[in-house]
Amino acid sequence: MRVDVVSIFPEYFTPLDLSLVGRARANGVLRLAVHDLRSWTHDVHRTVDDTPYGGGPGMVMRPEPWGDALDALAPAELTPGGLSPDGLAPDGLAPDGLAPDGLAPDGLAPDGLAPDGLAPDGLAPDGLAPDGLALPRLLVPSPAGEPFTQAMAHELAGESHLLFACGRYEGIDQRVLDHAATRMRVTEVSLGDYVLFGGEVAVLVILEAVTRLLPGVLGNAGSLDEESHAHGLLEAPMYTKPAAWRGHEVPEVLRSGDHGRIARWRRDEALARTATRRPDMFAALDPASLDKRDRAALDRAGFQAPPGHVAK
Ligand code: 6GU
Repeated sequence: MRVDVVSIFPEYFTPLDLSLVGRARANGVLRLAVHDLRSWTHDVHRTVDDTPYGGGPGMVMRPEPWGDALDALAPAELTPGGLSPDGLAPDGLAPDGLAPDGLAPDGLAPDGLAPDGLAPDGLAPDGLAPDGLALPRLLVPSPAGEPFTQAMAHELAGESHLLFACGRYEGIDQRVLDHAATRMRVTEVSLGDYVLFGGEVAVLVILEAVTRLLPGVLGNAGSLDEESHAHGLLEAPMYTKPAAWRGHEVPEVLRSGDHGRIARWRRDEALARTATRRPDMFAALDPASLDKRDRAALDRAGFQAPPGHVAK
């Protein structure tokens, strides 16, 4: 996977040399390049921000350096239909005579694709330009983005090229994202309901979550299947030697060697933990995924299983 990151603080990304992400880079599984946004400024002060239109506190990142950065890292040659960087042919129409958004007047052809075979976002369904070259998927960390989840990590792990745009201050001028969306897939993504100074730490988080899903990065792919969030449940607690430590003992069942009992115990713990700690995940469980023994375990833990069909 190729990854480009643009930031005014490239030094934030030095930890990506370490540990398993560092090894994925050394192996060539992850081809990561970090770029200083200021290298696309042209004034002596290398200005990247200005005051917000409409007033208010803080500063907004100006569009020009971002536009040049994205042009360099997602070249117009990769744009579907070979559009100029502004997404339009010189006459102001897309080359196929469609409106600038690339859609017929009703927006879509009868098959739901634009007449040029492109999806409504103007891209081929697989995100490839018509010549088969991959366009990057642009990811913009923002507290106003869509929540980053394990499901999104899996989705991103299937991409061939990610491009991260790290905003600082009050964010990036919206037109940068709107323009980028005329030629590539753009996703604003949030880590959660709190505010960071900028997107850099979010990129570290997202890249770590994605890199460990890339083929060949984790020695034991089975552990991916059992971990928290793999099946909408939190993982049961884990223990290692010694069997007794500071008066705390490892649960007897885990030392029993009875694999059936161990699996049942882990499932019970996962259910009880999820119900206690993550009522949102618990409520979202498919009732059909809970069998009689699951329901009995939840009952013992004092929880009501979500109503619905009771699987055997
Ligand atoms: Cl992705 N960026 C920023 N700046 N703040 C955040 C965030 C991202 N996710 C939660 N808070």
